[in-house]
Amino acid sequence: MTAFFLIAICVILFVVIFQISKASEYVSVLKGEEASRKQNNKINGFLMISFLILGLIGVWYCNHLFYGKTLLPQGSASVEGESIDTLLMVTIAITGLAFFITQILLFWFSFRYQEKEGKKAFYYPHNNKLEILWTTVPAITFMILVVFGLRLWFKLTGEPPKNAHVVEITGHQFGWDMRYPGKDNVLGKKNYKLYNNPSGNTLGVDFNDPASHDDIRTSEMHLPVGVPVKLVINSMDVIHDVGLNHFRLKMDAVPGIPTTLWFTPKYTTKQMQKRTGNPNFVYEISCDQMCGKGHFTMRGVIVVETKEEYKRWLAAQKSEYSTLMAQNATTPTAIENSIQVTKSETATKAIAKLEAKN
Ligand SMILES: [Cu+2]
Repeated sequence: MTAFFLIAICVILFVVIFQISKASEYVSVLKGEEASRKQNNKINGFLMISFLILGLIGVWYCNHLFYGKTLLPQGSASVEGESIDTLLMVTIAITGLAFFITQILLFWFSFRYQEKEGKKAFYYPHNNKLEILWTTVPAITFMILVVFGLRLWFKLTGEPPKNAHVVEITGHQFGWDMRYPGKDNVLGKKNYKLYNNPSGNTLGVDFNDPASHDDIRTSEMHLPVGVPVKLVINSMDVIHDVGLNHFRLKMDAVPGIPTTLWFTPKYTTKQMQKRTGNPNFVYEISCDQMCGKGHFTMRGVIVVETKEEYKRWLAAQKSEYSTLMAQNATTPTAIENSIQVTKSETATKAIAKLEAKN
């Protein structure tokens, strides 16, 4: 029924617009073509300058209304994000300046130089120097911006500083899982055949790799303030995207191709709560790729804390291996399943080792 009404309204609107245009055509015939064109010219000139003035007021008003609601006034919560903010501001300043100059000229000229009695338009079809100028100046400007952007991109996706620690983040439909490398500082290997293993080893960790035995799995990301962190980003199913808006970063999570990104958190969550005046503030991870019907539920939380708090939290976490081992005691297939799927030669050895430990 609603669809019928919508179609009916569209048809009626079309008929009304058609009739108005017909009527104005008859009026112009009655008045005479020439007089009608001149009057239309005046109206259009007035509309052009009104659009410019109202448009500029609208731009200013929207900025006034919404700027406070963006994350810009908070400032970047990562050291590297400050460079991104600077780059963004320089880009907005340059493109904004070009926008205002061209738009003001476009609408002002349309108003100022409208057809008038006794005035003849100056015919000026081409100027090579002008063409070269307005092609090369934007080209060089954008090239400089791209070079600065690329330098930052290569820095943040390249090798992190030596004191950086590693956290793995894996996206799935619909949520995030973190993995910390444990005391050995090495993340255990993974095997895609083990993903979503019913045993509970859903991250697909290959427990044949001894480096995996102290790895910690959590659903919340904890980071120490002032220490660079390298994120190793994975996806179990479709393309997700780790969106870290407060830190001014984002990176796709692609199945089968781990991506990396590093940054240094600048403020703890508590400091940010004070800075923003919001006692409920938390750093968020958003999925920045439309990854399915539950996309909107992919909100992750990052807790940035002092080094001491972080150490205490990490020490309180149990390794995934030991958690699954505990399950294994009640349901014997838990870890065996995940190991068997790898079908590696060392699998039987690993099971024997597990049984011995049990
Ligand atoms: Cu997603």
